[in-house]
Amino acid sequence: MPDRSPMDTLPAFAALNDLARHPLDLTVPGALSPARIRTMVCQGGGCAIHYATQRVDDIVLDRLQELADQSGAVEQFLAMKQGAIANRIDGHDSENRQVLHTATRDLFTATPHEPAATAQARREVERLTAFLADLDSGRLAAPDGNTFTDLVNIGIGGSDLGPRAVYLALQAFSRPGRKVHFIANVDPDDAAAVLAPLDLSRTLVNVVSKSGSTLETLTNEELARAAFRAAGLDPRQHFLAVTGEHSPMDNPDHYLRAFHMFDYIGGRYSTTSMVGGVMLGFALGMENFMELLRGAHVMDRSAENRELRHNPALLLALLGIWNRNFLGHETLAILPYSQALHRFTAHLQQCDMESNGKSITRQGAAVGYRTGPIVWGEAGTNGQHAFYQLIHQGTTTVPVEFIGFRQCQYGRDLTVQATTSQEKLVANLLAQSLALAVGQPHANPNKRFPGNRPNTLILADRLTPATMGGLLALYENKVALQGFVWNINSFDQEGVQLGKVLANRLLDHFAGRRLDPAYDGGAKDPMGWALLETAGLLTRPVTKRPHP
Ligand code: G6Q
Repeated sequence: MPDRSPMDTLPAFAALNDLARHPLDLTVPGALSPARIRTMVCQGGGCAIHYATQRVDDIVLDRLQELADQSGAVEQFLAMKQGAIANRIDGHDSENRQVLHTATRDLFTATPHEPAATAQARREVERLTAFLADLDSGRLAAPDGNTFTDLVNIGIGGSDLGPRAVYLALQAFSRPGRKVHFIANVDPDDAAAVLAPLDLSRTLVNVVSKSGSTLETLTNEELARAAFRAAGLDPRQHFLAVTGEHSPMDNPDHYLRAFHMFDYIGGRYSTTSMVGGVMLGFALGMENFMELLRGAHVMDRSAENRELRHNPALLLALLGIWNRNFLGHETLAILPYSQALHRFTAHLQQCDMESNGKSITRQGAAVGYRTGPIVWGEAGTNGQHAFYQLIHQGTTTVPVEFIGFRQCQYGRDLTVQATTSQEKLVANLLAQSLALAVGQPHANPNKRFPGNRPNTLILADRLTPATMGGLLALYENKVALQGFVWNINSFDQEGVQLGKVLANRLLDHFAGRRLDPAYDGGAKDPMGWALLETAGLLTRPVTKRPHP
């Protein structure tokens, strides 16, 4: 990887700190001029990023450009795409892996000497195409000869959030007669509620786990297999697997078909691999899955531009850093004005917070500045009737990224009181952006809006598979570029290990207790509180387990 230095040692850092003492005041009459709104737009990958409502001017943007240049953010992004070991902490035990999720969508320019990762992605895409063609033609059918109509996706975290968000976003493009359901939580009620109404004889189950060892997923797979057996069905004729090569789940004998994802693809970056592909291919058809990949690929290419005014991901990354490190804002709300994107923020929470919720540099030293913000959000306009009070008048300034579309997905809209629903949605989106930025003076303090609440509008024509691919890649690339500027490792997730280790230790004690002849079935201590001390959970643990 190119040179990496802590952000606060870069010359532009001090300059930006100075500028942040007097950020642009958007509430001054005329500050948000039509010319500003017209020029502060960055196009790329099918999206337009409107950032006139951020507290930046050309001088700040120039310094942010310098910060990006001095950190070598785009060079690091290019090195990542070309196979550098970007997932590592120097001099310490770490994952030490390449980061090649972009290779899963780098399929659109065939070259004679294709990189290994792209060739592997292409092979899996071809295997999936063949499998889906067999389903379509009826060569592969349920044991009673019927077609498969439903698919239950079992996976958690990166093997659930992105794929689920994209499925929900693109239901308008679903193949008729095909539905997908999701089980993630180890809560037995999640599996029970999903499985109960299904005709299992016409259902496929797609078990997704890169490690092939995740407690929740393996447990839910067993619950699902038991349900199939109880219905007199052979799980081997219904169950699919997506897993890492050589993982404990990588056993084709247990599955109707098994697909691979690879070490160099992190869970939260895996939607465009077979992790999302098998389920999305079933639901939307292969052409739409390829459109998703194409949209992501176009956005990936746009992230290679060194100029932030012409690179949507770099622009979002640097505006985020301005708000986080220089204006001191703790959180980021992502508010899509699209019902179809109602789980997208949940995916982005993981993508951003698991990637950039870090406090050491890639050299293992404590970082001397803030890293990833708290990301949250909800679909608009629903959110307007819930938490917007705080973002307009609360004591915390919440930067916002709005996402909106000019057209609806289904094309079934109605003009009521001279406007369509889509126009109402877009009008609300634009109004919120302006109200947050400009505010409103008022003699009555309760009706005063302070303004200067920074926000960005991400606009596209319509939420299609290609646009969805673009949005996915936009955020993945934004997060990676921020990590490069902050000099942190955005690709590991050590912070989720400790809780898992302690839960496993407690489960060992639950299991041991069950074998004790004097065990009362948990009558006296159903939650296992008494075991916390026995299991050694009340003192700082020293156990170290390798990451799956
Ligand atoms: C994502 C994380 C994590 C992971 C899940 C599921 O980047 O690594 O959310 O995706 O823990 O892991 P498996 O796919 O291995 O079951």
